Formats: sequence, C-alpha cells, structure tokens
Amino acid sequence: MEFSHKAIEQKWQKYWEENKVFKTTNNSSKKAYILDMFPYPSGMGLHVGHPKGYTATDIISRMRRMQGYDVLHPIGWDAFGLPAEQYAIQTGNDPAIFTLKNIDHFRSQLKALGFSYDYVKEVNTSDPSYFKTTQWIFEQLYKHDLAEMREVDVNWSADLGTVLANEEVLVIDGKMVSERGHFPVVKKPMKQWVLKITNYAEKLLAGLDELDWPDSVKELQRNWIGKSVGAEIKFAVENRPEIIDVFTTRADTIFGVEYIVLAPEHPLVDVLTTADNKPAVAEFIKSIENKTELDRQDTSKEKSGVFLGTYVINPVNNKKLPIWIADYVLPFYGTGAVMAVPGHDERDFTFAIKYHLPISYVIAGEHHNNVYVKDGKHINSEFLNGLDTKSAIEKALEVLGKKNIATPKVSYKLRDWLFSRQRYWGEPFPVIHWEDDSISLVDENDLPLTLPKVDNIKPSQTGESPLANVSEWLTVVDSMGKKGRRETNTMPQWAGSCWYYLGYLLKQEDGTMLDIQSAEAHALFKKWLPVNLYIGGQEHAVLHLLYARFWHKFLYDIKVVPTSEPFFKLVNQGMILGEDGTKMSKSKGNIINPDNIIQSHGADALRLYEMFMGPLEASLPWSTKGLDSARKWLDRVYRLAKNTNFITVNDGTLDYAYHTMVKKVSEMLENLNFNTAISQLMVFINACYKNEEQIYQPYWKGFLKLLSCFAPHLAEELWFMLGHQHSISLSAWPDYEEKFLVLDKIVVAVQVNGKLRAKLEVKKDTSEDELLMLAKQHSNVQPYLENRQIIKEIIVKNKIVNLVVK
Ligand code: ANZ
Repeated sequence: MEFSHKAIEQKWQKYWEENKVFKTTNNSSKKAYILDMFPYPSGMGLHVGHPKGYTATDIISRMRRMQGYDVLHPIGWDAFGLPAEQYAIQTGNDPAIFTLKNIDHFRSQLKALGFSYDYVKEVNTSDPSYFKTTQWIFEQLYKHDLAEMREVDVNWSADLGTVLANEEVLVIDGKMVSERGHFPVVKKPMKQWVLKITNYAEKLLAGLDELDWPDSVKELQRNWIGKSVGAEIKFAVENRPEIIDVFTTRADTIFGVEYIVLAPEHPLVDVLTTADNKPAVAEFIKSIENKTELDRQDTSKEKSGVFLGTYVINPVNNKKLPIWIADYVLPFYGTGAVMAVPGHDERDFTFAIKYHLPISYVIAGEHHNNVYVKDGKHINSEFLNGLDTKSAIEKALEVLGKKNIATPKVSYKLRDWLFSRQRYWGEPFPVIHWEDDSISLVDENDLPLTLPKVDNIKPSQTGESPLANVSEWLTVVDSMGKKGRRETNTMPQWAGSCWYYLGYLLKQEDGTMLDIQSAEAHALFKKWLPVNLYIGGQEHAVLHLLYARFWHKFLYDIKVVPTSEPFFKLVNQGMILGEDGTKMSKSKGNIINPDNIIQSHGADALRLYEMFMGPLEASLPWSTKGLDSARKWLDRVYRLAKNTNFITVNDGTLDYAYHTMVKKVSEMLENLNFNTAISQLMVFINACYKNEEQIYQPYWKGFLKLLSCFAPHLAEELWFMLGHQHSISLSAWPDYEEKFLVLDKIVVAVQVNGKLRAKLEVKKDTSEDELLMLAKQHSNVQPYLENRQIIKEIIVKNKIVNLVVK
C-alpha cells in the first residue's frame, strides 16, 4: 500500500504555514540558533546538493523544538552577485526584478521540501532595508581606520573594457586570460577600497581555539592567516644611503647569504638599478605582469630574475652581495625582500644554480653540492659556530639586535581585503569624492544609499563600474555648491554574507528591520548568539568564514554584539555527486533535479534518502536505487500504521526495541549521525512487523516524533491519524527508560566436552535447573548425550551450560 505523497505533502505544508508552526519562539531559557549557509538565488533553482545540508539542519531544528528549546532556523538570499550582473548586461533585464523572481522560485522549492524555516525572518542582501546596515558597518570600519583607499593592482581586460574578479581569470600557457573569450588580462593599478583584516590577524588566529569546528577548516584558516615568527635584518647598500630590510625566519644563516633579492615591485628597484641594467630590468618587470601570484610561488615552476647592478654589505662579515630582483619574491609578504641563502634554501639554491651565483654552507652535514635543509651544528659562522638552528637563531638575534641590525618581527600571509568591485549589482559605497580631493561618508541617517534604476547596464569602458554612466546619480552638490562624485565601485558579494546571521535577528514580523544599534537588537543578540550550529559547503572554509569572523570581531570590539565569535559549531556537508561518481555538471548531463524527485518520490523520500546515503561530511554518488528504497521504507511505515492495532496497555513486547531506538537516535542526532539514526528507526519498524500487528500506542507516537525530523509530512499525517489536533512539532521529544535497555531474552551457550553444540534463547535470569533441562532436551545436544554418562554439569546463569560426558 502506497501513500500519495503529493496529497500529503502539500496538505501539511499548507497547514504549517497557516498555523505558523515554525515561528521563532521566545519562551524558554534554552535556545538553539541553527543556521544554513544561505543560497545565491541563481536562475537555475535549487540543486540536489542544497537539500543535503538543509535537511541536516532541519532535523536538528525539529528535534530542538520538541526538546523545548526556542529555535531560530531562518533562511535568506545572498542576492547580489556576478551571474546576475552578467545576465543583466547580456539581456538588458533589471537584476532587481529577476532576482526577486529567482527568490520566489527558490522559496517555493524550499517549501516543497518541508523545511521548518521561519520565513518571517527571511532576508535579502540586495534589499535596501538590508544593505542599509551593510553600509552602516562599512562606515564604522572607515571611522575606525579599518577601511581605506589604496592603489591596488586589478585584473584589467582591455578587450572587454572591464576589470575582472580573480575567479573570472584563467591562466593558459602561463598567461592570464579572461574566462569569457580568452582575452589577455594584465595587472593595472587602480584606486580601490581595502579593509584592513590584517589588523585582526592575531585575534582571528586565537579565536579558532575556542571553536567546535572541523580541524581541517581551522587548519585552512591558520594557513591562510599564515603567521610566521622571524626577524627583519638591515643590509646597507654599498656606497649609497639606502638600507634594505629583509624578512627572514632564519637569522642563523646570515653568514651564508650570497645575494639579496627584491620583489620586482619593491619601491627601491628603480633607484638601485644602474643605468646599463635598466633595459633588462624593465623587460623583466614587463614579463611578469601577467603571471599570477600562485604561479610565482609554485616551487615546481622555474624561477627567473635579473641583477640590478648594485650591492649591499653583509653586516656580519662585510661581504659584498649583489642585489637581484626575482619573480619568486612576493611584494606583499614580509618586507618584499629576502636574504638568499642558497646552501640551505631550496628556492635560493635553484636560482643560484641557474644564474651561476656562489653557494656556501653554514650548517655542517653531507652537502653533496646540493641544498641542505636539515638541522645541524653551525659552521663558518664565527659566534654561531657549534650551535643548532634554534639556539643559533636566538644568538644571532641577540648579537644583531644589540647593534640595531635585527629586530624580531611577525609576518602574516594574510592580506588586506580588496573590497571594491567594478559592478552595478552590489551595495553602493556610501562615499562621496569631492572636487577638492576630500572624501566624505553619506550621513548615517541618510542610509541606505540605493542603486539608481538603470534600463540597460553597460560596462563603462574605463574600468569603472556601470554606475559611472549614470550621471544623475553620480553627481552631488553640497549646500555650498561644492561638487562631488559618488563612488562608482560597489561592495563584493562577501559583504552581505558577513553579517546575515545578525540580519535574521533584526528582521521583524512586519517586514522591517530593527536598527542594529537598538536596545531590542542588543537583547536579541544576547539571547541568540553565538550560532549553535552552522552547516554549509567546504568551499567556504576560508573566505566567507574568515570575513564574517572579522566583521563579527569588529562589531564585538565596538560593542554591537556580545560574543567574540559568530559561529560556535561548524560542519561541512559533503557533495552529492552524479550517479557516475563525478561532480554534477550540465555538460556531463548527470544533474538530478530535486523538483523531479519531489514529483516522483516525494520530499520525504528525498530527505530520508539524502540523510541515509552515508555520513553527512562524505561526498557520495547519487543512486536512484537508494532513493527507491527510501521511498519503499516509508511505504512500509505507512502500511504498518494502517494495518496495526494500537493497544493502550503495554504488552512489553516492544520495550527493548523502542527504548533502545529512542536512546540511540537521540544520541546519534546530537552527533549528526543521521544515517545510523535512520538505521535505528528501521530496526524498530522491523521489530514492529515481527510483533504481529499490535503496537503499544505511546511507542508508536514516540517513533513518529523521531520520524518527523526526517520525513515530516508522513509523520504529521500519521500523527493526526491518531486523533491529534496539533502539529507533531509541538509535542515533546520522547524519553527512554534505562531499565528497558537490556534485552529480556538472552542467549546461553551449551557446550558438551568444551565444544559448542547449541544456543538457547531464554528469558533473562532463567533458573539453573531450567537451563539444564532445556540444554539436555535440545535437539542439537541430544545426539552427544546418547549412551553417554554425564559426569559434570557446570551452569553459569545467563551465560553457559557446560556438560562433561564420557
Ligand atoms: C633566509 C632563509 C634561509 C630563509 C633559509 C629560509 C631558509 P615563511 O616561513 O613562509 O614565513 N621570504 C621572506 N619574504 C619573502 C617574500 N616576500 N617572498 C618570498 N619569500 C620570502 O618563510 C619565510 C622565509 O621566506 C624567509 O626566511 C625568506 O627566506 C623567505 F635557510 O630567509 B628566509
């Protein structure tokens, strides 16, 4: 007997909505803020990957509600973004309008999956009532000197007349080209907004220790921040006033320095290049213009460089060392200059071989004319001789420190965050550039600064955003007649997602948003923060999560939020791969559309199947067979409900099965072990089937509550079938009793002369006499007793009967 998922699912979705069953409550001292990474509402709609994480959070939200928590489980839309901009440019459509259409489509898809979101809390990052606060936060960052304009290299495509995001640039044959059309891309300096996330490097590192996040994600963040403890050492240029500061983690190798390398972008390159070396240097600099940083760092790629014609003097031994520039030295790390020790550093070694530079060794070992990177006693190093690396670093810093040649220094790989995009479809910067070169912010009371309506979004051809074409919007005149121009850049998509988990809290029932600084907002932050569980894709392990932590820590410092971290527990769900085991993609034709599955098998089956595939974190291939089985099992549950007699006096037969299920499922859900929890539900249903059409009703209700997390529509249907008048979500989570967790029946082994001959399934604590009798009568035992004499009977209650015969 099958149930009609179409009828059931729509019926309950309507009921939940009309009765506001999932409204955020505020009547408990326990709270659970359960957050999904909100989707970008693309024109393609939801894919089957979305429901995986979303079902997981839905299960936990439903459980927490039944456990008496106040639950906040919201959803919203990360609605600014590049695809919308491109679509608008190509088709002339208004992104504000088609984005709303896409959102409607996404929302109806999510509703069809039966997620228990409180849609009152919905936010849309592209809505002015939302980005008013994004702009306000930017203004605070500016006022706290964490936002500034800098000349920064951007990816410029002259053919497309536009600046491209890193994601839109490919490297083909070592050259940067645009993803669209494969046009050449070069670096071009432009004035850009930068957020000084590096000021928070230390806090962002330290905060990781208090978080319940996967170690792999913490490690990725640590590496991204890339703290490195070392020193800056000064090298004076020969016969000139300039000093070159290098950053090194290996001050101990100072006697092994053979040359100095500057990043080609280093400000001293020009002055330190002699006249006859200028052409070669200029040519070299041009040659690396279209190399990405990743390429430059890649150790497998050949390093190249040129000599500037000038020298420095090594402060410890007055040795004259040539100054080079090379691609492998990066401008924004450390000081953008290194002391090269080819004897003991891999990259310096390859470079020295290529350009026939001398190589010397300052650490004892078997060098074999190769680079030597092991630890060892220092040699050829005067006051460092005989010391190992650690002590030699300390000693070198002590000696050079006294002479003011070296200072301890910490460097971070983390860069300040390039915060401008040359786009229309983003948050406008609330900034005016005046004709006298001053900058001012739009008054906080005048926020939001909205986007002008534009009929046809076109690139500006100058590298500025399409907003540069909208002169009515662009031009500002102050009360004194001074002319100004609005900032034409907009913020990157990351901005809106940096604080949306606060946005949900600000969202009011009447559709408005609270002021982030209001007392009401503060009370809500106090109640709900930090987010208890945050589930989303691994692809956001670094950027989104680091940026959001940065803003949160800033808001904490300015006393807007009461916690120093936004997301206490984080889990990355794995991907759902195509049936062929590869990533789903249009070109491979292996995409599964959730709408079709909802039609054919139902949302409950889809949810159950995605949770049963395997551990949440694993990436696993889709299997239609697996989906069919999920649906069949739901039918099995439905059949049972229809054909069973629900009894009100407990006959005890399901005690063990029921209480074990409740205990295990509760524990497994705490640990997000959804697939094994489902197995427990299955074990219980098997026990019910064995029980010949008779189930103690309270146990059935308890089962339905657990089931309602996974298959909410069917569970609700069966719940109301029992005569209930209110949603199962409003009922209390089932308890288990310890005393029922031991199986009543146990297995007792029967041995004859030490050999296992039978197993008795008996009631626990069966008497020794009875055990002996049952053992002797057992058909597998009897043949071994025939014509024999029993000389010893050893009986251990609940365990074993051992007969010795001769
Ligand atoms: C001398 C030396 C000797 C070094 C030796 C290493 C080994 P981490 O640990 O990643 O911080 N370096 C410094 N600034 C650089 C830049 N802008 N671009 C490329 N390389 C740079 O690496 C620090 C080391 O990387 C520094 O220590 C420096 O080389 C190099 F046996 O100095 B070392």
